[in-house]
Amino acid sequence: MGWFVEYYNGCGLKIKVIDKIVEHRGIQRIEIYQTESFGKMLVIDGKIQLTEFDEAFYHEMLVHVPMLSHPNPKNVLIIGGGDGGAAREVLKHNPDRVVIVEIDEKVIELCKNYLKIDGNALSDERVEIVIFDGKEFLKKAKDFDVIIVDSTDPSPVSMSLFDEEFFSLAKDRCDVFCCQSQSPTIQLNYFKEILKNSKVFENRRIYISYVPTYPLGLWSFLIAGELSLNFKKINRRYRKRKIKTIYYNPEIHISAFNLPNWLKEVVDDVLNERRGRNA
Ligand code: AG3
Repeated sequence: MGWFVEYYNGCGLKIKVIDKIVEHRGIQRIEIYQTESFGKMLVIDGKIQLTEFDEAFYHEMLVHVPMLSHPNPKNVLIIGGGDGGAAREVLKHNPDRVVIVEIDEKVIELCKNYLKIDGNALSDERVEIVIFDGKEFLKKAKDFDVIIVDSTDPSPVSMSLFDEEFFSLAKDRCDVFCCQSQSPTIQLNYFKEILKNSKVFENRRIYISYVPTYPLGLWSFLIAGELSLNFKKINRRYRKRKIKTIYYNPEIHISAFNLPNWLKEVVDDVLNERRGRNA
């Protein structure tokens, strides 16, 4: 059928598509394609959200790092994540309850019917789906063990998940918090904004992963709360919970927090700016 191209600043990623399986224009433009080399692909507002080929690289790192940082996560909130990939990974920890708060019900419907990467998580009886704005939900929410934010890039629809008020609400409602924090190479402004706006979390940390179909391949995550970065502890929990993964392992968990110098500098600059202001 041709090529799908996601354009970044002065470059882009071009993926051969065989067929457009479905498209819906509502509060967001949702497209699902069959690609030649990467299986099915979900695109929202022109931006690649996942391909079957590498979605686990992203979802496993987004989910298992916070879930294994918690000693016993039974009650988990996912904000966004309407494709069900994050919920599928959370269920591997045998929680009692998972709430998905997704603003766009069409994402859930189309992904359930056409993408099917959720491993039936979207129909699991422990999973409750709420169609609502994530920030508004948090204002009235009770506490969760872990909150995971699986959002799109900042956009008019998702913007409220990136501001100071959002992070402060999240902080009060969980032990461990984690969100995707964009490409530190080609989306440095978004990355810095997320880091700055989350200053309510004293101990926030950045970790990275390789996701080939995201902008320039290097992806970042922000985690905060009651964290453990002790390899033995994480490894023990991983084995005890019998988690099966294709990308994540406890070694990668620990090493993902080792940032290259240029990125360490960016992170330190933002963190020090804050200390400077409060000094
Ligand atoms: N959301 C984070 C990926 C955003 C990718 N951005 C882009 N291609 N410009 C992933 C949602 C999948 N559950």
